[in-house]
Amino acid sequence: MNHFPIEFPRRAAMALFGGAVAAGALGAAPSARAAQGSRMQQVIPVPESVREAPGVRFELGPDSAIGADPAAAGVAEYLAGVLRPATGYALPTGERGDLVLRLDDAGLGQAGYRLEVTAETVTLRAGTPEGLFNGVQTLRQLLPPQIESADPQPGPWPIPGGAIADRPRFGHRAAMLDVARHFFGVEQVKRYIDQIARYKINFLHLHLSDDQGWRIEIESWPRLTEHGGSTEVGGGPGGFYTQQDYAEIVRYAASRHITIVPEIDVPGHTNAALSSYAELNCDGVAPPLYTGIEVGFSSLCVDKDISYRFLDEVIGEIAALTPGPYLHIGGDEADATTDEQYRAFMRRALPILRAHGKTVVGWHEYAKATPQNPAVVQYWGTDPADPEAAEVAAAAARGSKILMSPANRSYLDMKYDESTELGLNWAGYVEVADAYGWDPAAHLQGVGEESVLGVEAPIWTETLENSAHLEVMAFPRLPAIAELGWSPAATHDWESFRARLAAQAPRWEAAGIGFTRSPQLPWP
Ligand code: TNX
Repeated sequence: MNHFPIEFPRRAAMALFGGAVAAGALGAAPSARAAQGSRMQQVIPVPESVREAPGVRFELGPDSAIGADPAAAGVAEYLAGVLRPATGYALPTGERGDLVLRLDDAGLGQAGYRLEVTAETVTLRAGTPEGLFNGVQTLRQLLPPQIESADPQPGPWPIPGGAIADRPRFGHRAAMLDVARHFFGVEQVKRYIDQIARYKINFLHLHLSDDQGWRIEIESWPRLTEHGGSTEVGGGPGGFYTQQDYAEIVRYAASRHITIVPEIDVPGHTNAALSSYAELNCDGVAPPLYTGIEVGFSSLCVDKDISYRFLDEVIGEIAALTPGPYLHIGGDEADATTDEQYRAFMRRALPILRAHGKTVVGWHEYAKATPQNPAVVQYWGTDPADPEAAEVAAAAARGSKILMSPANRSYLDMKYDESTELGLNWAGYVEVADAYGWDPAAHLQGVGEESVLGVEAPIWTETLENSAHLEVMAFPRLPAIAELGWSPAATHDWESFRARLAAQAPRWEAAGIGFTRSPQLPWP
């Protein structure tokens, strides 16, 4: 059932249509030959360096085994879990094998790896399990697409010979999932985690609260979930994570080398909390729950002390469950507060997050409250000429780090074109070439490579209700943002990318991942 208007009327005035980007202009790169070359030439994100050994190939067989350093045992088990279902092979893990994982090469940094494939062995080397895990994502793309099947397939299972040396351009490559507008349960979040891990995404930002729902149990404020978690956009049943559920998501993400960044959006986007506790409202009156898709109408009461006690207790419980370094304070679209109130709020709120030992991330509006560093400012604008972009550049000049998620490039909830059934279009249509056709370190004036923390691909869920919906929006655009975050700028090339991206389709089909057949790609 479709509870949404086709457009997003409040934002119609902001609409900015980027149009298809003429790509391929950004320098030399692996050429369009990618599509015909061996699978070594088809990896997404494209590695820093690839050297093929023509005529050489390794073949995974029934007697293959995975040998790993003891500290890499977790990655070895993960790799075995990836390879066993389709091959049907036992693939025992231990100290010795013909697939080898070694933690003896830190030359490519914290996340980098080297992969060497000869006729006899496949060797992954890195300085950390994270680096090996990234290498495993490359390795699985070197196998035939049927390797992604959950059921035994006939094979054979060749891996092309050669060598790859690889490391990320940016250390922070994120996806965001809005579990507030529609709730997504633990299993659905795990499914998305597995999908983003394929493309070397290493942070998952969870938008845990909004006007339409509060999604994480807070023991000291139980009505947040009892009442505030009981609905969602369109009037469905909503839902929430118990603290145990959230801990399980954190644990599962960590097993995929993904760090969770929890967001509690304040002072706006708080109707679910305001409806749960009358005392958080300036007039002391709790509003009804909200199931529409308007934004900008709610606010915690800036002048009441209880607003800050509330924030402290909520953040305290979440920080204790979150091993990662970041907490996201939201701060976007606070249209129910004046600028002065907004700054006053942030002056009191930001030290609370820091006191819980975390680095604060906020949507770019909070840059105007001049957050104390270390701070991360997340840019979500559509027009680099807007004044808000200048505020972001000023934050960069003060030493804050910028997380790049321009809505007309990286918002996975934007429609691809006018024929897309799901999604919104307030930031314009975002076709694959738009998602790929920008450089995170050249997008905003005054925000260069050294200021850019990384990239994020958010998916807002006003119109998205289940995993199938998420997938047709995320694929094939999420891999575009992932490649911008991982691959060297010099590799940026639309012709190469579109050929490699289309070649992923049989993998998604084998894995049961939905995707949109964008007319921009040469699907096999
Ligand atoms: C803007 S981007 C929002 C969200 C909406 C989204 C829909 C941002 C920081 N805020 O509240 O869900 O647009 O695309």
